[in-house]
Amino acid sequence: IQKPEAKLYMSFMYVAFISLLIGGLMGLLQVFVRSGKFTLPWGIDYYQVLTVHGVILGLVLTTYFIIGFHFSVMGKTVGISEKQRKVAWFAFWTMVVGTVMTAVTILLGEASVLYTFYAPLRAHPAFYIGLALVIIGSWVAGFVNWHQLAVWKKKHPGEKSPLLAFMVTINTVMWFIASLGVAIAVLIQFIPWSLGWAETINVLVSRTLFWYFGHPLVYFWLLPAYMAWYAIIPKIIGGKIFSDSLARMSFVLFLFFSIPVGFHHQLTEPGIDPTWKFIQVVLTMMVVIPSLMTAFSLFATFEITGRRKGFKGLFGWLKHLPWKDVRFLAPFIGMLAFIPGGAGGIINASHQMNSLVHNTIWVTGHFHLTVATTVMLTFFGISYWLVPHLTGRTLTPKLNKLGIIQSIVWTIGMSIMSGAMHIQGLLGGPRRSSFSEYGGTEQASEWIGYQMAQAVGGTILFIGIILMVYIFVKLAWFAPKGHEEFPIAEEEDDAEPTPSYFENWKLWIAITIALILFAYTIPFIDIIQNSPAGSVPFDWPIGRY
Ligand code: HAS
Repeated sequence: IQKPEAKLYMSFMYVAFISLLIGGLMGLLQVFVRSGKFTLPWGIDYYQVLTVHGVILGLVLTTYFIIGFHFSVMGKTVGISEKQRKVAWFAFWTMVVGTVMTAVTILLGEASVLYTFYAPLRAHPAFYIGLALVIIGSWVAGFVNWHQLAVWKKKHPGEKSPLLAFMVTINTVMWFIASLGVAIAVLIQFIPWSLGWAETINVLVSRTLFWYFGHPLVYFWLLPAYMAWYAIIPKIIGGKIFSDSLARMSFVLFLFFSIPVGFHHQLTEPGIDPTWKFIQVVLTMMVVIPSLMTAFSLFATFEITGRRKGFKGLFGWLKHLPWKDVRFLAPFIGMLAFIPGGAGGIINASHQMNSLVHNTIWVTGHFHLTVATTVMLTFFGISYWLVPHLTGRTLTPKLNKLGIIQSIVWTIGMSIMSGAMHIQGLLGGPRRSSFSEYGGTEQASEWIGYQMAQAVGGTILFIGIILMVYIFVKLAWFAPKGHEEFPIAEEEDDAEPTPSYFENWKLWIAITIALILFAYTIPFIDIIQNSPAGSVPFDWPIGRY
């Protein structure tokens, strides 16, 4: 790999791993506070800590890692020109300026609004302007990725695009369309309101625009993990991609169904017609299908590879998997975690059952299994080869072993913490709350044991974070010089050719927009028409004229 390219990709990784450390420390403070045995010193507010935790892990760490990974994948499969690299640096610095602005306002206690920044909680304008810059930077990065693919396609007329480049394109297109929603909310609702140009803010409009973005956001995190599962893990286990077409189809389905489902986060909210909530619940069940296809495809890859190596019996093929290779083990644990994590998601989405779990700490348990285990362990699994690949070093057997210990520590810590969160949630324990005995009620006394368990699990997880950051530092600067492979699997030899319609981007985008218009147009008109008297949907600039 060329040095200037590696420098670009690694810059994203540095921010990601610094975020992991800071965000993880905030998580540790939170579980301590919630155990009831610790109070934050120097008058620091619980919600300030919770905001740093959510913003820095949910938005900063993920976005930087993903964009760095996207660039690495695109550079490897379709190449990057000098000019594209320069624009990519512009994207990086725009994001950094935005991140610093946001971070400073949170640290000064001017933006304790959590990562969802629900109105009417109001932050300092710099918080929203910073977020807008991060989004703009991420768009520029996406435009560079599209340009990279377009240049490649021009040079390879009639050929199908490399699978990983196709996947990056889907993820960036989805991200662009989805983040338009939050960009509108930030630009024409939150910024004018926080600057005092608008007197009011329409809460339901802002929440609807947020969740139009918020659900595809979770697939923006998930799809890079799926890229590794489909196209990289088969190579690591000595196998091949089960089906290139199936992989592409599942990504196309994610593009279609990730966005028109935001209401499943608003099922308890008044002001949205139940029929449209129901329709979006049905669409949510559709977005489960590509994950089930992914599970099927992974089992097929594991089994075919195992049988080819001569392992027999119903589960004999399990034996061939490289359990001692952390590049496999960490993502594999991520896959396992996604079985209960995904099932929990289906429970959340099931309209009536949502009323049992909504706003309870069950939901926090759900997303610590999905994003903080499935996605994070896969990102760690990627880092074990990507970082040394970029820095010209090697993953030594010792670091591999440490990585295995890290994965096990993470699994133990998360099982305890997330398990306790799930159970406490079913007992009615609220999310987004600091410690309270709620006036000594009997119900709240049932929660304390689970909160203690979360503190134990959270402490183990923090040890996992320290280990991971240590391994990252080693791989980035100190591991022996050498060559670490960028593993990309090939298709099965007898694979049917991938149909050419997969390259029909206009069709995919048109269907996506049609589904969004179907799911959102009428409910949005309803929301605006049914807003309480005197409440305008957009106070600025429209409401004033
Ligand atoms: Fe979720 C809330 C529904 C997936 C993240 N979710 C959240 C929040 C976050 C989040 C952060 O419907 C909180 C937001 C907030 O702050 O308020 N979620 C779903 C559904 C899915 C789902 C239906 N969520 C995710 C993923 C996330 C994520 C992925 C992050 C990366 N979620 C909800 C709902 C809420 C929600 C409601 C709102 C709750 C409320 O009331 O507030 C689906 O995508 C899940 C489908 C997944 C599967 C699993 C497939 C399994 C696979 C692994 C195979 C394993 C193998 C290995 C092959 C069906 C692919 C096995 C090998 C062996 C040898 C055994």
